[in-house]
Amino acid sequence: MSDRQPIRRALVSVFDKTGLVDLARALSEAGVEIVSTGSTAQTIRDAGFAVVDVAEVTGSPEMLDGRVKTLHPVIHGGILADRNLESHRSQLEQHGIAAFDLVVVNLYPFEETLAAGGTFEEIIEKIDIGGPAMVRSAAKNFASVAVVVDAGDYALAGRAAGQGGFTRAERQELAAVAFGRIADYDQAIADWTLAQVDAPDEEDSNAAGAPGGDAIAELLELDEAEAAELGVKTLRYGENPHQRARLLPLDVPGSLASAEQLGGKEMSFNNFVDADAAIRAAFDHERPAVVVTKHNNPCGAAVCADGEDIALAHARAHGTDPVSAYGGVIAANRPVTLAMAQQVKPVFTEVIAAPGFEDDALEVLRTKKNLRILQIGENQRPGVEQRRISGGWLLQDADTYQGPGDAPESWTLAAGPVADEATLADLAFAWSAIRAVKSNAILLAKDGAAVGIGMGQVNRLDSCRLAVARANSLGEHADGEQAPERARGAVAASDAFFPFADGVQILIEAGVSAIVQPGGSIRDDEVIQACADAGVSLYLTGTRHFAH
Ligand code: 93A
Repeated sequence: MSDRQPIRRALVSVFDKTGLVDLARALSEAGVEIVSTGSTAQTIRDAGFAVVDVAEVTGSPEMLDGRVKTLHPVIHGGILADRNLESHRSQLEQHGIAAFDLVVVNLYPFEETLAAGGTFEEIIEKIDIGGPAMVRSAAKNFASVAVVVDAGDYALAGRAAGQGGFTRAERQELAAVAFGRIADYDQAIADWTLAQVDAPDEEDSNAAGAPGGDAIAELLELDEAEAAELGVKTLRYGENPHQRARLLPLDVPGSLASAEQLGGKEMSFNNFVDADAAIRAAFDHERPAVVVTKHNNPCGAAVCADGEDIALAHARAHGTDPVSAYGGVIAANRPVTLAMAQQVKPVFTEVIAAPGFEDDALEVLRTKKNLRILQIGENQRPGVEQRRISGGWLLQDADTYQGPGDAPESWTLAAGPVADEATLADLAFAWSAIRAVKSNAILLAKDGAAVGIGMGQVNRLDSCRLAVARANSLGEHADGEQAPERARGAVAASDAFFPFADGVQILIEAGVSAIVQPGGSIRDDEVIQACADAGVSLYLTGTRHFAH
């Protein structure tokens, strides 16, 4: 005996009407009674085929703007009744319900509406309830009912109607396809719904200039009381006076955003940005270190030996570029001593941040009423970095000196003599200092201090020129004592490989004694040759430290 289930009555409810008329024709020719929802019925009727309206079957009109059309026991009873069970058959009879043998549904286009950038309300209305309910009912009851959710299967259904119906195996396969479709559909709805949890409603997000909803951007829109309640601080203004600005501290003890301010004016947006850069840079060094930043770039960086007064590192860092240090932000990775405070006092400084201040140092610094004094934690290694781009966030592990090529012991000497201990120590310092310099970065160092930094240039050649020019022009600017050409005898670090030998040539001509760089250019040979010819030691790290 065939296990085909003859198709006598079909429930057809499709949003996408493609192929519907052909299906209706095939079903009609096979003598199938078609029951349909609103516009599906209309399309079939317009094409000249007989169709019964769902509302006529249920005796109940469409309700709630179409939200309730087929959600009715007469419909679901007709789909869910197991024809093999006497009790089900008799109950259908008792309630005057006619069974369906075929259910053809395609759902409200939720995914398409989302992709097309529909409004919140439009997307919500495209969450189909009745459609998936019918599909699930029919799929569950594949023993008796065939379910079609894919327009690609309409022809199959039309043919089956004329040939005694689908086999049980075919109905089961169709059911599996149907459950799969519902699972995908519901997952898309779940993902979207979750994404809305923190999103402001559409009107508000438009006001914030953040299409698609953006909870962070919305923080700018809060009034003072709401902001305070969330722990959001209002800053005087942003990068420029016409920009609004706020700070959302994440409650990380010891971090910049949660730092204790021990003196000075209110922190500004730019103060936070520069202090962040300075703190990170200072904590890139194991030894006591001081970094001075301006505009997110170090303009001074130096270390001293463990046990030495941090004032020594500060004096050296200030000496990197005393001109640029004016109005700078200073960070130290050790507590500030009285000697350091006395050195800082005469220099106009926006912010000083350190993991501690000796009492008398604090007293000296507090005499500068505008100097913002920040007490931060002793551990400032950042974990994850985030950067805002249009419509999203970029996340990455923070760059740290843990790469396999960062330890001097792992470097390869590619040219020139083995560096002596002092030179190697300067190379190690330069390599640790360069991470904080915006690419393309070239840093010249001598005696544990940067002496010339070329940063933020769009080619490495200009960064080399800038580093050398800064190193050698100090004498023109410094008050009093004339500095010698500081590039001569210095070491150089490059944050990424030299694509050509020209940049290296500039460093060689300026008199650097040793260079450390990642290597890896297709012209490494030319770079190595230039150093070998000049007797300059060239070390390759194999690790790059771009900072964009
Ligand atoms: O609004 S619903 O969630 N409630 C229902 O009762 C219902 N019944 C069918 N969506 C419902 N449908 C859906 O209507 C179907 O899944 C199909 O996508 C659409 C067909 O409606 P019409 O024939 O009026 O175009």
